[in-house]
Amino acid sequence: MVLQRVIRAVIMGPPGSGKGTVSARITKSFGLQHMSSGDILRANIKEKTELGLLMKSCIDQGQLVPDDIMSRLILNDLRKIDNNGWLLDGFPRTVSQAEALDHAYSIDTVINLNVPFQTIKERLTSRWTHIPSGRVYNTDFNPPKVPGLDDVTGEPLVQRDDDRPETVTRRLKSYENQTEPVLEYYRSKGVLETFTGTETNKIWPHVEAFLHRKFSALSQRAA
Ligand code: G5P
Ligand code: MG
Repeated sequence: MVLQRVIRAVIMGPPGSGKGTVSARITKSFGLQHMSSGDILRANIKEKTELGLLMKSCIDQGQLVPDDIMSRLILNDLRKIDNNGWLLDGFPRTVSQAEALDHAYSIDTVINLNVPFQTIKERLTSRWTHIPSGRVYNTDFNPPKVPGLDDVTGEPLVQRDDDRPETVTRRLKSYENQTEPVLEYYRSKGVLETFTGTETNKIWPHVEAFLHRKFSALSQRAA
């Protein structure tokens, strides 16, 4: 699909709800540039940057990185891709971050993946990640072609340090306390679209159909 206008979207949902998985499909079908705050943080940890070293223990314990650091990091990266359509995954995660984003850009749509917590806990224990690209696999749902190796690069897959069951519980708590209010923030602005389910393959056709409608409406308005 050829976009007539720059589209700015956000994907939200609890940890493990499938934001990364659905984002990869959106990128493929709609050409939006995917920016994941978690992937950016993990790349910093892997490269042992000052930020990565500083934030590692916070992330490993399932706590959120401070708002000012996070907002500066993401807004700075967004400036570099200003002229392209983008999809933000994992940011904003607090109302303060949503307000910082609002000051810089107006958001066209927010896709909210509403997946039960019990489903999430089961998924995260069998997740394997290729840290450099952010590609995710699951030993049941989408296993790599060769166990333990990334399909594209052949490099090793790892389990995220924050996918330990007790850390997942803490991440879900922080989602309830700090991120759920962001849903209300976007609902009141009329841009929130919620998709409920326990399987990504059943949720995806609805997300895809919604985005087709949304993109053609926005393109017509821009024409
Ligand atoms: P992240 O990296 O943003 P989370 O916790 O929001 O992390 P996460 O864990 O990356 O989200 P996801 O992207 O929503 O989950 O889900 P996914 O990876 O696509 O899918 C999860 C697993 O389920 C995968 O193995 C996938 O293959 C599988 N799966 C998908 N669909 C199905 C299905 O239908 N069936 C089955 N069986 N499996 C399926 O943030 C990490 C940390 O960084 C910091 C925080 O410390 C955070 O905890 N951080 C921030 N801190 C402050 N502010 C911010 N804005 C921050 N952003 C990140
Ligand atoms: Mg993710």
